[in-house]
Amino acid sequence: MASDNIYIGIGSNLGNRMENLRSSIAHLQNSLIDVMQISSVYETEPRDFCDQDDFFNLVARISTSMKPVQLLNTINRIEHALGRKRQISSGPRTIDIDILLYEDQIISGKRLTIPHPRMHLRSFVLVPLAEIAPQTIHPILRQNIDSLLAVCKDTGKVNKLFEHEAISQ
Ligand code: PH2
Ligand code: MG
Ligand code: MG
Repeated sequence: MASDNIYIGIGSNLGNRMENLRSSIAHLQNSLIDVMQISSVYETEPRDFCDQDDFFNLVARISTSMKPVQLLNTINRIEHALGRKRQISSGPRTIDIDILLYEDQIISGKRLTIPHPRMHLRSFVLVPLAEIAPQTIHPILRQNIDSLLAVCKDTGKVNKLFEHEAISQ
């Protein structure tokens, strides 16, 4: 049975950022994943490792019958196919796809932590996520995305670039 309420965050700050987002979505759709909803695309200030170019970020809701670790393997394959090379941790990348929420599952494994452990601290995640899932509850913090955004202290710039329709064309 497919799970319909899986949220992923996608970011790029190397090369043609818009094209990288587009092809990551095309790759997901060719990998037994249905992309159900896509947020607007935002240009965002880098966090954590700040001496790098601005990112383009978006959030998508996907549906798949893959279990979380299988989904992670598929995502890692797509990141590689799109030229992702692991260099500096949190540094520049052509594409980064992170699983934010997988239904209301809580997973704490070696390779995978769900919900994403920093999602509630990042405006580049919460702003696009609030656009498509404002009422979705964070299964650990037990608050919805709108509430998490309201108390998020991240002041990193998050500017809407393209309305959500634009990316799927
Ligand atoms: N990803 C990071 C580190 N910093 N900053 C922004 N604005 N957007 C990102 O996607 C991002 C980041 C590590 O994955
Ligand atoms: Mg990331
Ligand atoms: Mg990642």
